[in-house]
Amino acid sequence: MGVERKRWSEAFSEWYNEVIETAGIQDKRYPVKGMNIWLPYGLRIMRNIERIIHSEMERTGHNEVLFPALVPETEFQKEAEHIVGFEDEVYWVTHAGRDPLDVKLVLRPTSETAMYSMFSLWIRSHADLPFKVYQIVNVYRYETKHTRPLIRVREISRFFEAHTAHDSFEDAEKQIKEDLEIFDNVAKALALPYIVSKRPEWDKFPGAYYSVGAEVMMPDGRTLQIGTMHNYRQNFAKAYDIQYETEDGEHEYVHQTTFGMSERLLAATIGIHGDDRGMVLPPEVAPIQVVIVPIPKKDASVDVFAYAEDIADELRKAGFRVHVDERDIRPGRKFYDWELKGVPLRVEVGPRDVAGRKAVLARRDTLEKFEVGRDELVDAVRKTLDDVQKSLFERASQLLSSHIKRVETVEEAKEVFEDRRGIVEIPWCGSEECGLRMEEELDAKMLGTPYPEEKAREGTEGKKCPICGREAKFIARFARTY
Ligand code: A5A
Ligand code: ZN
Repeated sequence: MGVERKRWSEAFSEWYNEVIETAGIQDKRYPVKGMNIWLPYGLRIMRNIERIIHSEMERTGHNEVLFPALVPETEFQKEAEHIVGFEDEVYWVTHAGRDPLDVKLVLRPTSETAMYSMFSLWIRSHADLPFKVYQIVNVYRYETKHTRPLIRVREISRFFEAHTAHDSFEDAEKQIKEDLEIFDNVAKALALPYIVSKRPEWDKFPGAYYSVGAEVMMPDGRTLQIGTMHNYRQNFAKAYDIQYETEDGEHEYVHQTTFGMSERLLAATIGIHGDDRGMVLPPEVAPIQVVIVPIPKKDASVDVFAYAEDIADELRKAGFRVHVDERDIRPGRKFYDWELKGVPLRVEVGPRDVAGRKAVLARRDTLEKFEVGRDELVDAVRKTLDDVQKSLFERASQLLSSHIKRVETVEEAKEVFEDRRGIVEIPWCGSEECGLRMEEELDAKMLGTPYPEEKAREGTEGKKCPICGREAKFIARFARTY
């Protein structure tokens, strides 16, 4: 009995939509396009992801805030590039009852324009810096690309955004480094390998000096951006007049950064670790890490339920999230349900296990089954869950690395996209004209250049830009994206 991943890999889009519903993540039937309902099981996984984010924020000295969802038009229109970037995507509140509002309100698409006039009141002196806050809220974007649950929604309902202010560009740069470290910890918990790219000028976040994005590889060879960090330099500080007094009594504009993530983290986790039976959740975020299935036999005198409860108690005391499935349905049905929901480890107990003081463990990722003595159970569970967490990461790393190909010509790049898609790395002179030409010829997006910057030039020596023939200055990455 092996792990089947045929439908998962060959009909990923259908597989994904189906699993979101059948595994109880979201209901997509809400009558507003791009806005879905979180179902209890999906929300429990998302809350576990949020818990990791909260603890990372605490670890790094960010304070949690909650801003209103509505932004006055006058505030929204202060930073020129930001308006241009978002004006086609915002929802407006224009009326209160029957009366038109004097000042129209924007439903936040992200919270720069909500936060920064307040920052200008709060930040007074160098002693207030660095200033680090974050919130997890819903934001609204009228997305025109194909909407998909968790991946591209019009109500991003779990939008994490960290906003920071600093006394220098260098300190803001340190913040971007810290964001990458935080991101790495979140990605590890989700067993997600990723690549980081510095976006090209034409694809920066509106108002940013530069943007960095973290991408994962989905099973169909398309990339998904699951995190971004932006250095704004003083762009927003000037627009919103965020100044501080230096030690010498001078007034200076702050340097700002932001860092954003969303329910796409869950989309990536579901998509990347799945198989034909459904989800496989990384133990670190699985709402149920161990499901115990008692398998009673009609004429057996031993109590499998009591034995199952006893095991559950001991596992809970050891700190695991455990569920005992006592439903009055066939064990096969139970296996099917919990496999679909991605519970990383199943413990089966029948009369023979009770008599022999043992249990059968079944790993969700490999579907391997093995017997463990009752007294070794807690240790075996701990070790197996660790193994699942690690091997999910390894399997996903395989998926990612096998989809990255370095080429030197546009023809080779085209072949990659005809074949199995993935990420193409190609030498590039750095000009916008050549970058856009490649995007067009490949019908793919430039993710950017490898980040940190030292990596952006690795392997370019002696190489030429395939469009203009000039010396290559960077490696550029292209992909079909979600
Ligand atoms: N203010 C900055 C942080 C910002 O808004 N950046 S962002 O536009 O890139 O969004 C941050 C993250 O939110 C993205 O990296 C992506 O993972 C997620 N995101 C963006 N649009 C989304 C959408 N329509 N649906 C789901 N997630 C989305
Ligand atoms: Zn060129």
